[in-house]
Amino acid sequence: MNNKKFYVTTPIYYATAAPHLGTLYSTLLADVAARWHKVQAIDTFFLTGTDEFGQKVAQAAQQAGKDPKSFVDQFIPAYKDLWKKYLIDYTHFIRTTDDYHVKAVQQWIADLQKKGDIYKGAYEGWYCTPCETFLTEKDFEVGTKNPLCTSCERPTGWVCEPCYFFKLSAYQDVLLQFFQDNPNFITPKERAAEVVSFVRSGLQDVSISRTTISWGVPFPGDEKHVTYVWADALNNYITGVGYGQEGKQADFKKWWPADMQVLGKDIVRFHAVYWPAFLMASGLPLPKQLLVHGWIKMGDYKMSKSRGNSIDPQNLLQSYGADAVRYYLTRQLAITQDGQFSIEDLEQKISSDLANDLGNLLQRTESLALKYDAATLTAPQTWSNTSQALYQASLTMIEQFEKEMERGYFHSALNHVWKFLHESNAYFHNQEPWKLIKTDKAGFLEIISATVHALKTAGILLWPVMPAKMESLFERIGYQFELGKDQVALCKIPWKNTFMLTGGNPLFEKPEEKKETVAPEVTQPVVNYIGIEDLAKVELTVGTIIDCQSIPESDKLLKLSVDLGEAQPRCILSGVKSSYSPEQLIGKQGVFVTNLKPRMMLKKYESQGMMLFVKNQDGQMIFATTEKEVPNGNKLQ
Ligand code: ME8
Repeated sequence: MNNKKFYVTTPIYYATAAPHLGTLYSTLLADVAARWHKVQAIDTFFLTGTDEFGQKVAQAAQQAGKDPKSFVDQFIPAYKDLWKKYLIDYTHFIRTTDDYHVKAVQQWIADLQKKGDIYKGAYEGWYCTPCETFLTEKDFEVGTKNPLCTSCERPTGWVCEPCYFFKLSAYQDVLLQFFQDNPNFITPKERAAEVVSFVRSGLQDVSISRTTISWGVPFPGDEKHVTYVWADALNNYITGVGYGQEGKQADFKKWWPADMQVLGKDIVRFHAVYWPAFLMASGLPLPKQLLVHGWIKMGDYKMSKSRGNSIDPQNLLQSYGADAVRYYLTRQLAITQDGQFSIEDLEQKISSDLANDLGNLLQRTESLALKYDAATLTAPQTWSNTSQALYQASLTMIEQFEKEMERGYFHSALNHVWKFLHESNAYFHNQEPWKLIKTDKAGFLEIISATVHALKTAGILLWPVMPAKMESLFERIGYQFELGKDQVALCKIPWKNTFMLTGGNPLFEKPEEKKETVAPEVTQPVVNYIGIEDLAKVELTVGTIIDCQSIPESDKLLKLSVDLGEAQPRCILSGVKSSYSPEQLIGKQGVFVTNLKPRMMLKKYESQGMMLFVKNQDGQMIFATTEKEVPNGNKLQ
């Protein structure tokens, strides 16, 4: 074993539903990073788990008619089972309700109270329950009622309560200095820029306790309070490797700080600002790198449990198998941007990249070798220039691959492997070994040997992404794959392996050639039913837009003047500037909510209702209307 170590984490997921493709994505990236170190014989710790306290979990449990602990318990097997099926080889699964975590968090709070970094005060503010976060002053227009959450865009609620604060404001300058000294702390750079500008604009102290809920880590020394989720949840990254636990000091010292923390961009502020400040306050070193990825989207929206627009990864398994889905998610979704998940695209990549470029090269090389009695293949004493060039190309590829893997750009690393596979295919085909066998057996054997060396090298680099398939490949070529040895270093030494080819079925089946493909289902949105009496509360009225003007100080809003069959037209503001010009709306009849409480917008316009729109496939807002014209003021029923 190499004496280096690698510690990687995933976010801990809210245990309010089974995992979906988005959570699989983060966990998979962490697994790929962990396996990339394991394949180099580096001692590795991979932590994942679930976030089980807080209002969001308590509310979900209440809706389900269960107590919070049995509610969260029911999802744990689903996580562990899915991770197993997707070959996620974690070291430890932490649950924030685990006793050792609860105790360590309490100790952490008590220590920071002594140091003066935690103090008692009172908090008032707009709070988003789904995201478990308060809006800051910068996030909404003063005077707005229930402003929308900047992350999930759902209405927030007003919260006012005594609470404990963490002195985040004291860490503004040290954080900025830290970002400057550690430019690679946040990957990719675009995310780093957002964080720096957030910190520069001023940090407020953060509330870290609640009195309005009881489902949380009890606050030490004040039983009316429980710990607010982030102060509890972020600490999992240290408690998961022994922090605050008797007899585990050596483990903690060995693993902390984390080398890579994988997370989605929704929680970057907590990880890049709160978390380093918490650690600084406790005198602990900071993680080396935050790998922040974008969304897997379905249409316009982030795939999420609470939105109910997620794909069940279990269904994908049946149709395509773990390795192919792992490959598609790692290669197709660049961590630098959001990406759409598409079944057609997944199938196309399985056919072209996996079945053709990789599987077919193995199949053709093997069947040719077996046909001409060359199952046992020794490397030639000297290699031709063409074979030497392929070996050199493999070294270049490994170097580029290493560089991309180290910075967390796994998708780019895979591009280098595919470029090399194309070169290997060209090497094989251009030399036509099936013809050469008739005149030059040694030349023929050299081509087969070099191609198998190339496949082995690609296989080692692809093992972190497709472990099961690459292990089948190693078996097929008779390569002894041992994790205790630095496999990447072994790929760099001049080619001299002896292989034993066995033959077998194609490594990857093309989806279009499979007899039965189980169509993956998109899970149905969760329906929160309402009674007819709730519907009756909303007054929907048909009206005609008699005038419409653009509001110059807003890039979203249009000001409509609407005839709703009343004495005066109503003024209604609508955020559809990007979809309609004022002229396109004048004279149009639409549907309006007419008993919505009037709202002041931009401090000077009172909006007296709401026009109804629906988004089309391009994300454009399309107004709702009736099938035939009806008198203004008629109600929908
Ligand atoms: O935020 N695309 O938990 P969570 C890509 N408990 N990644 C996605 C995704 C999508 N559509 N949807 C979710 C929490 N994710 C807190 C974290 S950590 C101390 C506490 C991934 O269940 C992504 O990593 O809402 C995102 O950051 C995480 O799941 C949020 O999971």
